[in-house]
Amino acid sequence: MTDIDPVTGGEVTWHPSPKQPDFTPPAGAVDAHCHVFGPAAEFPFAPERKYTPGDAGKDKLFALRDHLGLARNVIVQASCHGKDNSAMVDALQASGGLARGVAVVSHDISDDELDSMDAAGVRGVRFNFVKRLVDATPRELFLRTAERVQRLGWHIVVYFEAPDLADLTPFLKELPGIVVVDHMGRPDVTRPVDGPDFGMFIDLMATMPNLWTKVSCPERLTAAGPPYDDVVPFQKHLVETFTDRVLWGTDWPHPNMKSHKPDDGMLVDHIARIAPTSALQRALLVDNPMRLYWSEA
Ligand code: 0GY
Repeated sequence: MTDIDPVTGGEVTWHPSPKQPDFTPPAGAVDAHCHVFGPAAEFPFAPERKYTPGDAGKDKLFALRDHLGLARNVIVQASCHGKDNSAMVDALQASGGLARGVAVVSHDISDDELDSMDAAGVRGVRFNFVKRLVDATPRELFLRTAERVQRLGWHIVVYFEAPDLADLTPFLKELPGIVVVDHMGRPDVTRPVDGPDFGMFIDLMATMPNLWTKVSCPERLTAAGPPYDDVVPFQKHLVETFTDRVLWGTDWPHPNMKSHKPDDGMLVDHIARIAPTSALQRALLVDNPMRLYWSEA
């Protein structure tokens, strides 16, 4: 049965009591993909949103970070907040330097606004191509935004689904700087890991040295359900092949999840299956995200 937040009227998509992980992340591990929702009374959701979540603010996120044995967060602006980044920025400012952010902005945002987000800890902008989440933005406007944030050293995060990869490839190749693909480009994990579909993404990673990816969201990509055995080969292949260009995140509070409420402790345990050595774990959880988000630290 769907769990409804009585305050926002939105769906509560996160597990109420995640397990204590059996896997101990290396010291300084970063959850490089998570979100904050509201609280709506302080930070209202966007009128143009495609879903309404329950309140899941910064205090809950930071408590989860500590519970899971993680040290830092990268908070990605979720579509339910549109281009109003204030809940995310507020969380960065409250984090004591332990969180960085990825914003969603309009191509005509002022330089002053970009500067103040940079000062708060924003290090990238997200371009969302998932049609069920956002109305389409012309690619030339995304390119303009991408060029504008280069002076700040920010990177680009792109979110799309595997059937759109072929069409998006020329655009991805035009983007300046580091480009991070959310959730491995959302492969269909019922297809072979060494087949042509995932092969297209692997080939792009191989030909674009500036392309990174998040080996995140087994809970979203799985067809088999927990413990997400069917997603492991996809994640592991990327971690082992592109070790210095992969990131990991919980995706808490799991926007829009319908099938189940993922146990975030189980998601942490899953890391040992996709990054089986301590060297791979350190690259995935510490070295890579620190290089991308805390290079000045
Ligand atoms: C994710 C996944 C989703 C939602 C968003 O911005 C968002 O609303 O990213 C999704 O529904 O697939 O990356 O957290």
